[in-house]
Amino acid sequence: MTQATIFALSSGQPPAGVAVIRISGPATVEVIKAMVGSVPAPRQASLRTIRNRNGEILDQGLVLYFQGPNSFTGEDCAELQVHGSRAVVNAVAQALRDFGLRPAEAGEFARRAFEHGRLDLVEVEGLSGLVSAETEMQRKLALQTGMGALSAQYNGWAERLTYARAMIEAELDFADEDDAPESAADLIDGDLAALIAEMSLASASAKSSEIVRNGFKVAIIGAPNAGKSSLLNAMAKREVAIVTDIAGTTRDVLTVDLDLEGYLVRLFDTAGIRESDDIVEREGILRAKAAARSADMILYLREAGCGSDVFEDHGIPYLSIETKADLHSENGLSALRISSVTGEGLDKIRQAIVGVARETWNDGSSAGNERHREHIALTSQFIQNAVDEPRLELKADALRAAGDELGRITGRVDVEDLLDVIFSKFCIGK
Ligand SMILES: Nc1nc2c(ncn2[C@@H]2O[C@H](COP(=O)(O)OP(=O)(O)O)[C@@H](O)[C@H]2O)c(=O)[nH]1
Ligand SMILES: [Mg+2]
Repeated sequence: MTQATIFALSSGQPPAGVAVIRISGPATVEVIKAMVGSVPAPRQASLRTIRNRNGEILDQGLVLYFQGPNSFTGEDCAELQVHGSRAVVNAVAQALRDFGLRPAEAGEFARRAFEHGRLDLVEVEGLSGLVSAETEMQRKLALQTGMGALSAQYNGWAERLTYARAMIEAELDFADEDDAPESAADLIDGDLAALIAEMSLASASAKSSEIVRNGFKVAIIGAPNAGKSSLLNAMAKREVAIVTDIAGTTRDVLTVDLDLEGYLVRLFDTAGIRESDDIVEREGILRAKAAARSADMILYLREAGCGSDVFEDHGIPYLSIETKADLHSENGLSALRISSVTGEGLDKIRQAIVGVARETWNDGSSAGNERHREHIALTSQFIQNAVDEPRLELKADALRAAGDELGRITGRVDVEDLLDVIFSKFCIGK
């Protein structure tokens, strides 16, 4: 069965100055010929009149043709850059349907690129990240994933595994010759151990890169009326949380997303921690404690000069903060003093958060993600089995299993079950 030829609006929703409509598949040449007269030279923008099947003029715009396999998807592709109104886009889409093309599904262009070997799965994930990046760090991380550096690391590991297995299999073939100089198995065990160590490092930094993707979680914790909700509002620069002088106002965990120097920071406001008989407030306090435990950083708030301390060491980086500095004169203590009313000290909080986030991410020594981490953990396990296994045949089997598991990261090995999950994260037209 030949592939359907697909099309999609690849630029944002109309109205816009220009709309880019992308076409990919075997009927591209024929359809472009019919709509704009002839097929422009590959990769050269050509200004054309665009018509529907009845020869009616729809618009005038730039037409680009990319001859497969030198295109994004690896198939014949074209782009129509038309005026970005809803009416023009609809008319062109209708014309394409009339020519027998069908609208693309989410991620279908990227999926074809993967299927034609233009991108591996890691690069596809990078692309997906680049399309959805909201902060500067997310953009950098996605570039690192999408430009092949990470794939090269995984492919390098795969080559070392293949080499190790080849050595074992060679030794198997010569097993009956007594004068084999030195056991290949002994030689490769050293490199396999090194590989396990490298994988464990990469895994740890892949975990920290989740902070860039999913946000650096900062929980605001403190006694009732310490000024937690006021701080959240001041940082968000809008009234997200209800602020009153009634202790126990906040019960749910509230969150706002901030972009601090390119880091996505997810700030959590929580219920004040105290003994309470109110079942709703008690639930809120349980949630506050849970938020603290799962945070990447905690801000402990206490009203300057008074206020009870609810500090609890979770082994998570924290900052002790004295609030309402505008109401209390300096008492010589070194704690960070802030006022949500005057804004004093808020910059210091921002700097401290960015400092810890930066340290935690370690500026992206690896850009791997949770999916990679799972495959890396299994791969390491198989390699360890190979190292521990004295019988050569079983050693080779374990190495084959390790190579297959590693291949699932880039998609060289059967990953059919994964594809839908990865590609469905794309928007239509990519
Ligand atoms: N003067 C002053 N009052 C504050 C400040 N921060 C909070 N408050 C007041 O302290 C009370 C409790 O604040 P809130 O943010 O609801 O505390 P929470 O219970 O910790 O969330 C409210 O009446 C706020 O207006 C501050 O920096 N300066
Ligand atoms: Mg509150």
